[in-house]
Amino acid sequence: EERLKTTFESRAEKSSNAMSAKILRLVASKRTTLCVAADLSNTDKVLELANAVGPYICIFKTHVDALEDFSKKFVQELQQLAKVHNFLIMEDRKFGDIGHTASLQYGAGCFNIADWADLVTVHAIPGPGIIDGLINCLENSKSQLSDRACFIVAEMSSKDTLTTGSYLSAAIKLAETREDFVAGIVSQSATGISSPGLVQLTPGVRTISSQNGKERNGTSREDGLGQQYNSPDHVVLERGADIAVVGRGITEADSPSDAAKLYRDLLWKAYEERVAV
Ligand code: 5IU
Repeated sequence: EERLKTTFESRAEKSSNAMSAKILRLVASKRTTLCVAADLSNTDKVLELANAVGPYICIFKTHVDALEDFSKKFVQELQQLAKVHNFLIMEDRKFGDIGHTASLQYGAGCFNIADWADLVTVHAIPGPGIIDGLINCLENSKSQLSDRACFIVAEMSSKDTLTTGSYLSAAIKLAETREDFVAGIVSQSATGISSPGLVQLTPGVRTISSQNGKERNGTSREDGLGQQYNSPDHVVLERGADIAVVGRGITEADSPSDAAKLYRDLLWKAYEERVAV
């Protein structure tokens, strides 16, 4: 498939969304397609992780509603680390309500996500109104629309997910028709994605060795709560991942920094093999 054989540099030029172009250029210049998922419950731990993995990642993914001590100061410190290490911040909020409600959840409340998250995730289930809601929120905020974008959750990694068949193709179609605010897609395969600018983000990535022998079989492994894992090679070469999300494979490692470096190297090697540069 042509899109997958194209380098990040040339896809950035073909992109019709400013943030997807920014992501693709960042990935190309920093030579990393690694996104770390910071699923931790304490802000000091999140900041410590961001500082440790910062040099090796393109995106730092948060779940701020899982933090016991969220504060504005935490956000400022995270933004500072993003600047120092040159990564983007994605709040994996998975908005899923009507546009009006999503707009409030995005730009108001105690988290004020629109104020600090470069990227957010959005479920396709409500239809295009949710994208209009988020755009509407930005138009009434101090954040620039061109500095913000969303990723549409098209296909989940969890066992027996409902994101299949016509839902999956409709979610991809939604992303492709709304590149005014959509920078990419969260999915487990590239099937049906044709726009060169859309970035495929793929979670459920873990090497077999980092799972301490907990693997059930060679390629697809689980965590006991429905998460299913594939190897870095597999997601990039067989499933079209541009950016791979790694959470516990890194956060539970003895050295998150060494683990991030390893994942970065494995993923980049697979990307180079894919585009055969
Ligand atoms: N995540 C998934 N699967 C999905 C989507 C998001 O795992 O389909 I959409 C998130 C959940 C977690 C991270 O924040 O990606 C994966 O973490 P682990 O690598 O620890 O499983």
